[in-house]
Amino acid sequence: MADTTIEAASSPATTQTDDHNQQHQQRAHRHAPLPPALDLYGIDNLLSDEERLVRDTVRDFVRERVLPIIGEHFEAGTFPKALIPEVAQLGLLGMHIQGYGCAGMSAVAYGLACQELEYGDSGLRSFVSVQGSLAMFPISAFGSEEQKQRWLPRMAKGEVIGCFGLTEPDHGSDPSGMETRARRDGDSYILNGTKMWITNGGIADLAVVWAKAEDGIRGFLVERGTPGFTTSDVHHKLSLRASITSELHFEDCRIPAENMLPNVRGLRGPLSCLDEARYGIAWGANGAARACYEAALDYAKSRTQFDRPIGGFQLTQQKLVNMATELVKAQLLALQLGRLKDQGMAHPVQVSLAKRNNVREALHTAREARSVLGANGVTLEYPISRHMNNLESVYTYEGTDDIHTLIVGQAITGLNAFS
Ligand code: TGC
Ligand code: FAD
Repeated sequence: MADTTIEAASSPATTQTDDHNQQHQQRAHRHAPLPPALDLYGIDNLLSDEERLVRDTVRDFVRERVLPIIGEHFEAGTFPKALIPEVAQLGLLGMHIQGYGCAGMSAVAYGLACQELEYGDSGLRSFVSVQGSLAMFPISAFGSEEQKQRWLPRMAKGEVIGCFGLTEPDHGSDPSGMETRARRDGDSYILNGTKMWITNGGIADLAVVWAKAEDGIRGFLVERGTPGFTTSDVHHKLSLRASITSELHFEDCRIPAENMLPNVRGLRGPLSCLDEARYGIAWGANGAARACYEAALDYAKSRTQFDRPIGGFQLTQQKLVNMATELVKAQLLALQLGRLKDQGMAHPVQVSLAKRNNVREALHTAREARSVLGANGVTLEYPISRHMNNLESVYTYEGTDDIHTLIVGQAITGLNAFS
């Protein structure tokens, strides 16, 4: 019978197996080099060359063109409109849509772009999300050939800006209760109602508006300048200040019947668009989290109190380790979701899980990072408070944290806890 005792395994007689074990132990003792503090799990290695190129191109753009101006825009409460042609030139508008002048990139590439944009500011990522996922996507997925030809190429170039009107003053988490109505009248529809909290509303040339028609919820394309359609911007926001948020008003607004999106009916239409945008947010939140972690790490190494860098105190290290750990987990989650999406295998419940986790962890990171900077953390000189305030909106829009909890909860228990 073979001797399988520990003593036998460690006997001095050299065998082939011992050589192998020794080599293995030597390798284990040497350790692989640890990737840098901002990518502790070497996620960079999981990306293709093309994906890295997209990420680095957007990263450079954000560092050169966005970071120098975004604090001022946030303070002034203005959206940096001058960046729109540059964002379009980079191919980021509708970048995951095929044809019609769109870049037709993968879901992972789109996610990486959202991550880098939101490293700059959630408002900029919001702009791109709304244009690509909430205004162009429904036209591409549910529009007629004429609608696609007419709008998508100009939207990809940033010549036509879109917005997405689903939420109403009295119907946010439960859009099925919407009161906006579309009444058929000959070759027209007549819209009446109000949409609230609409990103890009005040600058949009084209609003994708969801309204109840006689045969259910339908999507309508409403052009700026149509009589009966007006917008008014929301002021005094303390979050997403570098983003335009507006109300859309429809008062006997007559639009041609061919402006209805013909290929979808019911809440499935807007919710399918939200799947796309929520996916981008699951990545984007990681960009905001990385900006906060990076600022806190830098600060912790240079700020001295009690004659030593504050990064040398255990409590500060605990905060930084929490941030680094949650960032790694969130990035792996987003990447796996993206890989599933590129294989056509992503389920909306998985999108909800990732949006919920990554935004709530980004918010925790922002709050912890803010505390590492002490008083400096509350100023606009550092990006943290700006991100922290922005993330409060991101936590609420595209389905609140609670709503995504209930979506995942229903999926795993089979029980509806919404109402
Ligand atoms: P329910 O009865 O479950 O479903 C109605 C129909 O919709 C289908 N469906 C989906 N389809 C695609 N994707 C999904 N994720 C879907 N979820 C449901 C479903 O199969 C059904 O289809 P059919 O054909 O059988 O009729 O719907 P419900 O009324 O019970 O609502 C479910 C709930 C609460 C999850 C949904 O209403 C919800 O997600 N509420 C949150 C609302 C929300 O997220 N609003 C976001 C507004 S847009 C925004 O915030 C933009 S911010 C932009 C920025 O600046 O980045
Ligand atoms: P409510 O639905 O009134 O929720 C209030 C609270 O009650 C929340 O905590 C919520 O989680 C909780 N709650 C609600 N129902 C339940 C339940 N069943 N169980 C437990 N808790 C519940 N909308 C658009 O259509 N287009 C846009 O472009 C857009 N952009 C936005 C930009 C910004 C800056 C913001 C802040 C919002 C934007 N929204 C947009 C609106 C956003 O989608 C809604 O705010 C969101 O869906 C929540 O709706 P509500 O604010 O009416 O909150």
